[in-house]
Amino acid sequence: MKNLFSIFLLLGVVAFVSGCEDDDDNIVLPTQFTVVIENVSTPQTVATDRANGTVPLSPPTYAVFTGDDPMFTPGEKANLGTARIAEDGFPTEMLSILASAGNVNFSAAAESPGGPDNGPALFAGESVTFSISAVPGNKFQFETMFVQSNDWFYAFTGGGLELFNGNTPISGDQTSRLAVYDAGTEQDTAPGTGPDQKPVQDPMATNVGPDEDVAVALASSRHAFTIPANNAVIKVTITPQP
Ligand SMILES: [Ca+2]
Ligand SMILES: [Ca+2]
Repeated sequence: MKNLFSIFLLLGVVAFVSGCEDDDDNIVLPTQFTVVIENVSTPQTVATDRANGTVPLSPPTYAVFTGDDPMFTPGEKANLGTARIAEDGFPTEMLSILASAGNVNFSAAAESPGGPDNGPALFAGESVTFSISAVPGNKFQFETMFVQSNDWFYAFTGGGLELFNGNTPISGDQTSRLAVYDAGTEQDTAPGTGPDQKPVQDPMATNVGPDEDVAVALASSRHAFTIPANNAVIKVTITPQP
């Protein structure tokens, strides 16, 4: 009898820490979503010899959160985490920011081992798949470097992606919700050009190239460069698990 009681107590604790209550005080169990991020770029997506004109992407670094986007805000200066991802593709600083953010439920970097680099970056034709757990009210955001740039990254617009419409989980291709942002931390040359973009830097170097100090903005709003369409480079699909 005591053991049975302990089990009920344990189940109650598990439900308390992993669920939330709706307006009627019913426990709402989290929904598991499968997230797939694909690099769909092809040779000459960007007119350059570097990486054969494909657009490598850095390991997508993501958060499930409530309220304000913990990664970046368009119109405000980038934090160090966004600068490191956007200039060099490294997630460490952002992961540390997310780990200490009070409104972040879960955060990680999704690595794509193997491929042309034999490393974690997401090269043309590669994808990463991971699961996230969320309840209504939760949002999802990620950053991944547009590697043929000085300091550009893809992320969701609007402060992150709402994972539920009311209490209904979203499902399907979310690529149209993405944008490519200029982090505003390094001066820009056209995609695939100039001496300071990631493909021509020392791969492990950080903060290479002349600084700039302006707010995060849509790359297309700041530059007249030819920028590939989002769906020529990246595809993001989010599917709730039954
Ligand atoms: Ca820039
Ligand atoms: Ca650089």
